[in-house]
Amino acid sequence: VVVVLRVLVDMDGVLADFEGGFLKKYRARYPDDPHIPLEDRRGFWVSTQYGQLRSDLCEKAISIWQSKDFFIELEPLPGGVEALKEMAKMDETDVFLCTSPIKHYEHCPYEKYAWVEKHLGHDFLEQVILTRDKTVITGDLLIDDKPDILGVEPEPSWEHILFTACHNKHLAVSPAQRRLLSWADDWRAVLDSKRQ
Ligand code: BVP
Repeated sequence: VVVVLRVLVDMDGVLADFEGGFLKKYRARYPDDPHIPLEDRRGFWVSTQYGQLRSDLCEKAISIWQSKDFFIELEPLPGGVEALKEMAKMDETDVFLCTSPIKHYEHCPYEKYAWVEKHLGHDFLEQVILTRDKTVITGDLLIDDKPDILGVEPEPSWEHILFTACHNKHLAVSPAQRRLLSWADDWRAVLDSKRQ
């Protein structure tokens, strides 16, 4: 029986609107190039699908999230900030933000901290975990929109709850995989299911 529940929450695609922010800036910067509407997104990697559309678009896509102010200007996804603030106040519950920065590190790590301070407050900076490998982080739950979360630890301690996003909503996942459809979905019940 879990005494203090530890919940790990991803940022991009769960709290921050990476896909919407990307598309808006991509279209503004490359107005004469084709784009992929959000309803046609498939697969986690935006750059891969743009590269399939036309090979030069992979690099153009990457240039968008490597630019200054991309991550700080991402809009919060509906209900996410409110849910996190409420979760953090719950008894017997520790909440951490668990996010993978891009390796082009000039702006992204700084802006991820700045985003947390801006939307969740200075005290929430204590809860930030930047890692390229989420499998080595221990927790009871990991709420994340990436379907396959792999790393050096073959048996991560957390249960992955797949947060629905434009790129994964059509994906047939194993019946054992639980989803959170949005922050309007019953995330409290998901937490309670781990408390016993
Ligand atoms: O920092 C984000 C954006 C980046 O990968 C990180 C995913 O982190 P988590 O959401 O798993 O914590 N990213 C990079 C690419 C392409 C790189 Br080449 C992409 O297509 N999508 C994407 O999210």
